[in-house]
This record gives sequence, C-alpha cells and structure tokens, in this order.
Amino acid sequence: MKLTKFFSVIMVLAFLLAACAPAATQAPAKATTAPASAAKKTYADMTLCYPQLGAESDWRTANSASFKETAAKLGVKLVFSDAQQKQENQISAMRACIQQGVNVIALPPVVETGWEAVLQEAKDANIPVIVVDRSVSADKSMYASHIGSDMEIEGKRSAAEFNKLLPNGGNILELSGTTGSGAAVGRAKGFREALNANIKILDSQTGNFTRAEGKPVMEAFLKKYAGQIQGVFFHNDDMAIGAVEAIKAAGIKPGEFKMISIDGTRGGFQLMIDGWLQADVECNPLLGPQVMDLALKLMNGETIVKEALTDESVYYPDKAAELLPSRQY
Ligand code: GYE
Repeated sequence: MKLTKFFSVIMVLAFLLAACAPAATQAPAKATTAPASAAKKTYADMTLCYPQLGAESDWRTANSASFKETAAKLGVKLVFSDAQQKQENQISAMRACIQQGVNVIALPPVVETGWEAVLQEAKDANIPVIVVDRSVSADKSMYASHIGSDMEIEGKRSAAEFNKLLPNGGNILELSGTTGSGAAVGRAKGFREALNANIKILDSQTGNFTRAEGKPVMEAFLKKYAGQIQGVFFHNDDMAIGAVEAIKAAGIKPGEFKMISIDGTRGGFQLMIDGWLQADVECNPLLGPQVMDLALKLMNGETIVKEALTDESVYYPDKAAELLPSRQY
C-alpha cells in the first residue's frame, strides 16, 4: 500500500514537472525584483533641506549638530543653511530647496506666522514639509507633521517650580525668547496658566534667546526693580547665563533670587551647580534621527503622525554635578 502511494506521488510530480517545463522555457523569465519605481527608498536616496533658523543658543548648536551628524551617519544628503534668526532668510532658503527639488524640507520656524505662501509653494512642488521644534500658525493641512517640544508644558513646569519656591508669593521677572516664536509664545502662555495668583510678573522683556541680549535686559531690570525682585524666569539657558553676569556684577549672591530656566544645556547645569538656578526644565534638541525617520517614511508614501511631542522632564541642582559629564549638549 505504502509503496503504491509513493509511486502515485512520484507520478503526479513528474506530470507537473512535464507540464511546467515548456512554459518555463518558452515564456520570458519573470523579473525577480520589483520595478525600480516601487522599490523602497533608503536614506541614500534622500536629500533633506534644513533651513536652520540661526545659531542663537547652545540648544540650537546641539540641534544643528544632531542634523549634521545623523545625516552623515545615515548617508542622507543634507542641504543646511543658517538664517541668522531672520524669517526672510529661512523663506529664501526654502525656495532654493524647492527649486533644487529636494525630497523633504524640515523647517524649524523662527516665528509662528507668515509661512502660508512658502508652504503652498512646497505643496505645489510635491515636497512634504516637516515642521521641527517650534510651531507654525498655518493650517495643519499645509505640512506633513510637526515634531518638537510641548512649549506650553515647559512653561507650566517652570511655573510649578516657582509655586514651590515662593509659597507665600512674590514678584518675578521674565526674560522671554524671540518675540512671536512658538517657543516664547507657548512658554509664556503655559507659565501664566499655571502660576499661583500670589506670584506677580512685574515685567517681561525679550532677550531673543541669546546671552548677548539677556545681559542688558537683566541690567535694565535690576535698575528698574531694585529691591522688589524675588525671582526670574528665563525662557532659555543662554539668556540665564547672560543675565547671571549682570546679577553677579550687581553684587547679588546665588539663591537671593529664585531662578528657573528652560533647555537643560551644560551651561544651565553649571548654573545649577553654582547655585544660580533652582531648576532647569528640559527641552531636547536632538531631533535629527526622528526627523529623518519620518522623512524616509514620507518618501515611501507611508502615513506619519501629525504631531510628535518629545517626552521631557525637569532637572534639579542635587543631581546636576553627577549628570553634567554625561550631558550631550
Ligand atoms: O529653547 C532656545 C532656542 O526653539 C526650543 O530655541 C527652541 C528654543 C530653545 O534658541 O534655546
């Protein structure tokens, strides 16, 4: 029985082989790989435009480095420029990228408004735009995705620190970031929403996110509000560093003013170690890998998340010395 079954299987196989053989010899060989157009794109196929907004802070330097290093590692061609904090420079850089026919544009917008025209031009040229770091006010349909920090939460976290540091209330000052930037707008909004009613913001002036501008703003505050200041809120560490120079020069000692900043750069950690800052709210600039991953997905026609906000925390002086050596920025 077993033997007959074996032979019948052999017979069937032989028949099938005979039936297939002529087809295999006569018909043209089928391509073993999919046509090039359907092949999955890789990082080597990508030209990514990054019209960086400037080099105003250590956060920004780390952000630029993240894009350059990630591109070099993955083999992505990066078209990088520095707009020196000027929106018109960013717009011209974007237009040059559209002209050049890059695959994807990653845009860190210096301010929130005024992007509609150039976003439309990118759309018309079928070049997707990923908004990076700060937000834009343009309609969400104008860009593929936004990836960055939740600026309002950072503002709320900063306020929560003042609420703990000044339980009986007090007067504070605010050195805000670039006027009209998503970072400054969001941080100011979140801060005001979460600040206890007994803490009064005496004044708020922009230091444009730089050390150079933070210092004179603080000097003017010290003159104007001498004897009335219990705390200072900085929208970033660079302005805090500039302001501390002015505060030191005025003979004020660490801890006399309660001070909170945002970013968590090495410079901010050093201010915590030296007693100037009571907390530093994290804002992560290392966005290169995530942006390039999303850009590749777009090139392959995959759908991507509309909004990806980074998970962040708050750093305190007690761990600052231990953590400083391992900080990447
Ligand atoms: O906090 C600041 C930089 O947009 C989140 O810009 C960014 C901010 C950052 O200049 O240091």
